[in-house]
Amino acid sequence: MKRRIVFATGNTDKLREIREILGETDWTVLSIKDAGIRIDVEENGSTYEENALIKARAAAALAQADDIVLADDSGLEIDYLNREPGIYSARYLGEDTSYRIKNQNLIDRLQGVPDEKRTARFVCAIAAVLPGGKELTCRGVIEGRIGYEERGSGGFGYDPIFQVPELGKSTAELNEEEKNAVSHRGKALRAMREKLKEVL
Ligand code: ITT
Repeated sequence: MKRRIVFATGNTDKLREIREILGETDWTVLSIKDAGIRIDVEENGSTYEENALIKARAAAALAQADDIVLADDSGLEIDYLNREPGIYSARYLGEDTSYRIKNQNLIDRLQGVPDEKRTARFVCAIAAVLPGGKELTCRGVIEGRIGYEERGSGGFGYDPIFQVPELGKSTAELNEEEKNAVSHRGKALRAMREKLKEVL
């Protein structure tokens, strides 16, 4: 029987990307919802890794003994804004505020700021809790710049304002495969996939 990976996220956009990246493995990827698990944790860590571990541990406590439990904590760091919104990216301006508004607000806060000072990065930490309790974390980063307007309709969240200079496109202008090939989440998950192959 295929080994189960239970992914501790309530974000369906993340899950879509995760399934695509872990698609060709021997593991079946389930969301916590698919696995019948509900968690309600306070993400009160001070790093992406700590928050990812908080989510993974909470789900692992309710998962089957032989499940591999993973979680993702990620965010956008804008250098000019002292790396805001960072680990507070989902909560920035309120969890239920639309990304139209959040993105426009960030563009407004960078009004008059020249290209070279608009540097930013997406960061993703993936945490794993393995059967037996061993814990692993991996981090992936993509460097870019904040654009002057929203561009593209792919991806989610802050993608329309995140420009990748080498590609001349925002991450919302990439298709899923193209985004996963260069993204913070793609890099972190591929690193985790390799670590898991080594230890399992
Ligand atoms: P879970 O905790 O349930 O996984 P969440 O959306 O609350 O879902 P995070 O706390 O990790 O997840 O917040 C990550 C936020 O960072 C996310 O909601 C987006 O605003 C932003 N973000 C992360 N990855 C992104 C990406 O690939 N493209 C655009 N925005 C991204």
